Amino acid sequence: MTTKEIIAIEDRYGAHNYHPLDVVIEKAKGVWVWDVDGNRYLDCLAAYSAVNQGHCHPRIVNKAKEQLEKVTLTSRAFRNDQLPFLCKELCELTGYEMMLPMNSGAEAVETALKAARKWGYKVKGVEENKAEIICCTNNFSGRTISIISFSTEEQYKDGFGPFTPGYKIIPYGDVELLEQMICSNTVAFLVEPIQGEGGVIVPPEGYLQRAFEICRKNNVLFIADEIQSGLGRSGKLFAFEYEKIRPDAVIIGKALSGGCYPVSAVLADKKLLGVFNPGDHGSTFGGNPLGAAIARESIKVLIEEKLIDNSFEMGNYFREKLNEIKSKHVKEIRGKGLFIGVELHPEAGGARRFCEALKDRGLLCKETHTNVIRFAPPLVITKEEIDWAMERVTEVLAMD
Ligand code: IF1
Repeated sequence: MTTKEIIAIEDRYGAHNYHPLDVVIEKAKGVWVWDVDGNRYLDCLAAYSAVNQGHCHPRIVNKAKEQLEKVTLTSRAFRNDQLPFLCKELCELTGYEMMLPMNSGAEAVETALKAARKWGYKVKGVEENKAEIICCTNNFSGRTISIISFSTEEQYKDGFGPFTPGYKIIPYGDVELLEQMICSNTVAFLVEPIQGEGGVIVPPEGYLQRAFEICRKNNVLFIADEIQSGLGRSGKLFAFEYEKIRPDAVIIGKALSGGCYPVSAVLADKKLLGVFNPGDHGSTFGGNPLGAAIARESIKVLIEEKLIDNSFEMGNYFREKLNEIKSKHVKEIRGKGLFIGVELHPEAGGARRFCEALKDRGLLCKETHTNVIRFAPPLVITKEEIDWAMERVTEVLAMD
């Protein structure tokens, strides 16, 4: 079947909750994907940073196959021989005392929000049902009703009310307002160290440090959503490491499983995760042995193949090459590591048409917030592959 025929089937039977590029991928390896017509593309989105290790990494695929033959799901009513080691290995890698495994990123964010509220009531002594969590404008932490309740993107909320109370919103990057917004009911500050969907927004130098100190001073939990910015994407294990802070909780997902299987987690110390008692929280698939085995191998690949260093070096090279392109359309190039956003002037007519033109030249990337082209390839990318991409980006940014 051709691309066109397959798209017609999806459009007929699938809900239209996305507006994807019309490329139908049937095979992927490393940074490359192939469509059903045999065309090859360089993937510069990496499934929103879920395939940092590269598509179908052989070590991760083989580990998945091996575990599939053993046991895939026990439920947490019983124990399995993979989860304990994922917990241990993640805690040893990150320096946190404990972790709670979930599946999607949103589920891990919900877990962190529940932990923060419970900590507020049981430890901080906030009055029952009065807990407040401070979030930032242009946040993106998932699509559940509680998470979109603090979204500032109208479309993500339209038609989904009533919303969960207990959130306050401040401008991203504004520590003065953070201090002003904190009150005796504030239990946590939830922040993306680099805002992904917000348009790859890197906060002002020292912002995270000052916000962290304000939270410490006010006995407010500092929670970092590193689901997209984490696990090497920014050129460090976590984007928060660009400043000298240690969040009270770090939320991870996406590349935790190398894009092979939904695995997410909350990392924190016992003072926070210790608020959960048996039966308080969970999920059918959370902590399953298949996901845990895949996640263990995905982390090993990230570390042993030095993908974090590659992200740092290749990210600098990628941005250096982008800065060499002279285009009337480019307003700003920003990012850290291989987490890159190219903001276009409004007069350029929106980033979508540039993404469509790049697709026609074999390069897949995604617009965000109308005027930003996001470049976030798998962290295995090489200089030669970046040069290949730059030829096409130069051509497309020269369009009228
Ligand atoms: C979509 C982008 C959107 C995330 C951060 C939590 C989650 C995400 C920082 C939730 C998920 C995905 C969701 C997907 C598109 C993509 C995305 F930012 F990555 F580009 F939407 F904003 N925290 N981001 O980025 O994780 O539940 O999806 O596993 O919903 O369209 P999830």
